[in-house]
Amino acid sequence: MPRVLRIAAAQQGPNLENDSRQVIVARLLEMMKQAKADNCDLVVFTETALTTFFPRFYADDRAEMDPWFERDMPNDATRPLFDFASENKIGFSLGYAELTPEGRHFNTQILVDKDAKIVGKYRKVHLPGHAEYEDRRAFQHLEKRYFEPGDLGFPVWRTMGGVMGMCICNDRRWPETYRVMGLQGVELVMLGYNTPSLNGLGGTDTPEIRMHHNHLSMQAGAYQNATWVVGVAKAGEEAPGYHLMGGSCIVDPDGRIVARAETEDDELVIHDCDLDTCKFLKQSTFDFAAHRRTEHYGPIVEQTGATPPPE
Ligand code: ING
Repeated sequence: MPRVLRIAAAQQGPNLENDSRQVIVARLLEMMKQAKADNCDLVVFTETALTTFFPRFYADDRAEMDPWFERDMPNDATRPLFDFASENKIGFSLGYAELTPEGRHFNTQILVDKDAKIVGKYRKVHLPGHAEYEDRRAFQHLEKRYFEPGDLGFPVWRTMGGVMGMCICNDRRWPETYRVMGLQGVELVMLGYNTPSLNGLGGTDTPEIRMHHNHLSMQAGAYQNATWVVGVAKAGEEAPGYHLMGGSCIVDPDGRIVARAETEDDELVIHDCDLDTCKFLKQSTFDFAAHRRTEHYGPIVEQTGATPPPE
């Protein structure tokens, strides 16, 4: 029995600063309904899907950002998604800013099964950007100010007939992210991203080269770990001069982009993902047990920064 999941990458257009949770969730629900109408098994929503990407704002008092966080999940705003999922037997993954009862702040993604049960939670490990206001930047990227690094590692879960994992945005640029999940047999990595089209520091990277980096990262992660990768953007202009790239896509275990977004708006990118197509590479080129030489990999976990040889 082939294990085919029809997956919808639910790319989201911009969330504006004044958009209410209710207005935003209505858009997500509309996409979930459309995905159900297209017989999808699973809908993947993006990073901070419920709010504008608020790390572009600076506040002396970090607590000023707390209204952008969710204290409970599900909650009144997101309950319509869970209710529709449960009534219509469709799974979903959702990214949001999490404020725990202990007062800890994480950039979080959850995995919800077809009975609307939260079966998995991931908290973003690789926080890009900076913690203090930097005048030299055209716009701020203050994830290190408002979030803690994730404390859950890179777990995977057996659900919907496969082995699934999640990561978030900048995590997709780091091979360690996929490899830790690959070492757990992951067959589908779901991730959302809110990635500015321009570098806040200027420099040479154009929107074109940044889109190349975006896709390259996911294609490499997919191929080198023989897994499907679903990458979902929040796209478009969330504020004047603050543009997020689109390019949502579904990548197969051979690293091929098999479906991708055409717009920078709310858009479903749908593909039938046969999880069994992971097997060939997992049993040949990337048979980790047969080929990896861990005795030589020590520096990957013993070192943080690079130490070039002396001049
Ligand atoms: N955004 C960006 C990302 O990693 C970034 C930040 C962009 C870092 C380009 C490096 C280069 O896609 C988030 N939210 O992580």
